[in-house]
Amino acid sequence: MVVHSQSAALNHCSLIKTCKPTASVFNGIPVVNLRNPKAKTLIVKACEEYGVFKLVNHGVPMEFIIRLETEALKFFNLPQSDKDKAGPPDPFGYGCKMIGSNGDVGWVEYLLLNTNPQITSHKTHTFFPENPEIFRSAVNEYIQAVKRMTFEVVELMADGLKIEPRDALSKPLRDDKSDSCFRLNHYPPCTELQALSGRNLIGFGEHTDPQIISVLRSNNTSGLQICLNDKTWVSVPPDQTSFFINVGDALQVMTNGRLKSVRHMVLADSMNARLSMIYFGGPPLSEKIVPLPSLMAKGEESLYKEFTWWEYKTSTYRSRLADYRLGLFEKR
Ligand code: GA4
Repeated sequence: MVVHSQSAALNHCSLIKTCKPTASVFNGIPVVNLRNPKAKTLIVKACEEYGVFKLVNHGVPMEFIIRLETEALKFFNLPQSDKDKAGPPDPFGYGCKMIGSNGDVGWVEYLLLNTNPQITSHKTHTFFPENPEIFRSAVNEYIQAVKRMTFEVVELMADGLKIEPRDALSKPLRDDKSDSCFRLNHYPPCTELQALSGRNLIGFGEHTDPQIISVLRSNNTSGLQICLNDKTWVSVPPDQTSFFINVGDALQVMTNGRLKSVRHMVLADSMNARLSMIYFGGPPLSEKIVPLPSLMAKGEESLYKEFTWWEYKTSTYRSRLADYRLGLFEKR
């Protein structure tokens, strides 16, 4: 993404929406210490109330995070023509401003990768023709550690919800065929525009994540906003040492609406680049997405029609970013 000619870029992509940076800073995001004996209860409470929480004491080595961040920045700082060689995304690969294939745009460039099987040198060859091995190992060591932590989180969640067996949520994520993906997002600063209009560019428009769970780590640049139950948007202060974990649409269905898939978006910062890395934990394509039987009260009916992850994913890729995708699968 070429930042030195921002006005030209802005003319050329006038479709990118702007937003007054007026959302209030939200200091109420639940914080869960993974080593707290009460973690399971706190995770469930957070996911019921907000659909998101901040995880501290997570055990993912900071050196893995920094290594991947360094490699990602090396990539995003390459000349545009080099980065374009890794695109366009199909949906995997390098993308710039275009999100999905139905006309959504944002002030963002990204690398979208499939996490199963592991990222291979063959695949990363396009990103780092000179040394694909460094990028490959940085991505793999990071994803491996984040996955391990995520499995623990969803098992605690299952305990907190009294789901049996306790691996009912982690099993689809651990599966060799799990349809999980990984995203590196780079949001260059939108300095000129902010100075001219007092508005910020929308980096990644409002949406919910379709998968079971999303695990986000960002640098210390702000931008993440979440939509609270009363429909107000608030800005979540960044914390580069923690993870933000959010409920996806599939988990909302698996808990029959008890846990809420949170609407969120990202604004570009006027001064600093934001870099985020997100692991999206999804089930195998053939998995039926239905409320877990052990969670259902006697006589309780599913709020949703039965569907497989493949069906939901197909419908997702036909939708626009901001669409309420679960609507098509609700009963009545
Ligand atoms: C949102 C969550 C993940 O980033 C993602 C996105 C996907 C894409 O960028 O290709 C989608 C978006 C996301 C939901 C609606 C469709 C598909 C872009 C888009 C407009 C990788 C995913 O799984 O769904």
